[in-house]
Amino acid sequence: CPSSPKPPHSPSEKCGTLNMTKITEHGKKVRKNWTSYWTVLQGSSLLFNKGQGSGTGWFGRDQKLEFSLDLRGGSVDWASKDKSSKKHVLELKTRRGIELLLQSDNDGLDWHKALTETIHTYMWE
Ligand code: I3S
Repeated sequence: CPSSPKPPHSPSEKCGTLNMTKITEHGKKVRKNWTSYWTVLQGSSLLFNKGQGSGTGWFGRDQKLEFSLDLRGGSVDWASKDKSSKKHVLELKTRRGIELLLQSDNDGLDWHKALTETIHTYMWE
């Protein structure tokens, strides 16, 4: 995330554009709704922002926070083929029973690593 004021240091900080859809909320299956978000991993939170233009920096000027997830106690892994026909899809589950799919235009390895590390880091909190 260049061209921005430096955020406080933490082992897990990353941002970029991700396609996201929830698949389960409060333990119930919900209809997919793939949407592109400027996504910011900050500490144990994953923030989904929407706005005009492509995101720049940690909180692009025109980006507005749509919602956030607490990653503590959650899990992340590559989604099985039956979850989506798309490539490079990650499945994220939160302690509160939200399940969502994340898909990036690249291979998603960087997000897989960052999210895995974050969940591990905050495992005992
Ligand atoms: O798992 P599904 O139901 O096949 O997911 C697809 C649908 O949500 C589809 O929307 P509608 O059924 O509301 O028209 C989406 O356009 C697709 O992107 C979904 O599948 P993928 O495989 O892209 O996650």
